[in-house]
Amino acid sequence: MGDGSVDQFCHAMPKIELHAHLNTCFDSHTLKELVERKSQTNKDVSINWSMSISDCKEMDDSFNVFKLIHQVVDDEEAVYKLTVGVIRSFAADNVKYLELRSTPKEIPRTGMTRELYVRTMLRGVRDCQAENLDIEVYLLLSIDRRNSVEVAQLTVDLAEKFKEETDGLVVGIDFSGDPAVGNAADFIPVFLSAKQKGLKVASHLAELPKFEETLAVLRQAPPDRIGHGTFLHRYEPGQGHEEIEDIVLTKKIPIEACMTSNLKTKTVTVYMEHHFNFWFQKKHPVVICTDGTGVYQTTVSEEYAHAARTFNFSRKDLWHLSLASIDCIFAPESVKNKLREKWQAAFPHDP
Ligand code: 6MZ
Repeated sequence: MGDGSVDQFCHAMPKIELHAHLNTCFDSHTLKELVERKSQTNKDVSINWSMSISDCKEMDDSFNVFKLIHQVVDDEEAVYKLTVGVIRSFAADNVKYLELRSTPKEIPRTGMTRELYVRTMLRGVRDCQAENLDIEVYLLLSIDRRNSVEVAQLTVDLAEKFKEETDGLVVGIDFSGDPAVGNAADFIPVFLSAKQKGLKVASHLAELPKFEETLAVLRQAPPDRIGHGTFLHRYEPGQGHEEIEDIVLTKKIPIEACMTSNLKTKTVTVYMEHHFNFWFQKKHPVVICTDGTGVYQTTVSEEYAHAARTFNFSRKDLWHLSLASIDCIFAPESVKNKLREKWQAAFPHDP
């Protein structure tokens, strides 16, 4: 693993992915196949291939891209194909442990139910296991904040049911969706219910400067990991929001840093100013993730390479960063220990 460029090193290095939404992680081959398949029965379905997230002017535009993808991933076969395609792609990028998240969907026109959605993803995970891919996969069920608190609670109940049924393969919940919509604080009882059921909670928080909801969630139902956290430390002094940073630091809540995603959705201007560095300098747990390899046209390896170039990381620094992310996974200690052994074998002996 010692020879070659930073890119080659980052590719060969074993890695963890903790922030990946199923429907934004397509590879172009699978997406094309899914579009072609759907357009045979529905002539209205087409994805503007020239449209890329690079054209986005703001976060709203990426939510429009998600709608296009959801048009073609609306039945059992599509969810299955996408799940398998996504897991294979991460495995090919030498990701050894993946927590894949997705919003279970109820789509009467195709017979899709929330429960079938999760079962289908699980079938994809098991079939990949049978292929002996060198990757461990766990699932998080996502709550879309654009939906009601009742639907959110249904998702938690579903996660509990599948956690028991799968012996922990469904390991927790994610809270996501358009951060401009609604108030995260309304979902606090749902987060508490998830915790009570022994589910882990990863929550998109402070993706936009919504300090009141951020503070309320951190005070009353602090998550086990924070997605993005872009504005956690970007508050105006004197407004009473300093506590946000204090809680995150004191409780050592790991942050899932998705650098390219944040640049492309324009909440961060350049890699150098990404909040990854703010938390890293404080020795706070921060994990390099993609958010969506398809929509943001990146890989976990590329994200590590961006970090290496921007923050001047040596190969050993990168390896330690990747190793440290094992501490932040939701799977049990036995899985963490197995992964740590795998990492030792890949330790870079050159500078
Ligand atoms: C908030 C996001 C997101 O669940 O259909 N999602 N939520 N912020 C983001 N960053 C820009 N990126 C994706 O995957 C797509 C869904 O994930 C959430 C949104 O709810 C989106 O509809 P699934 O697999």
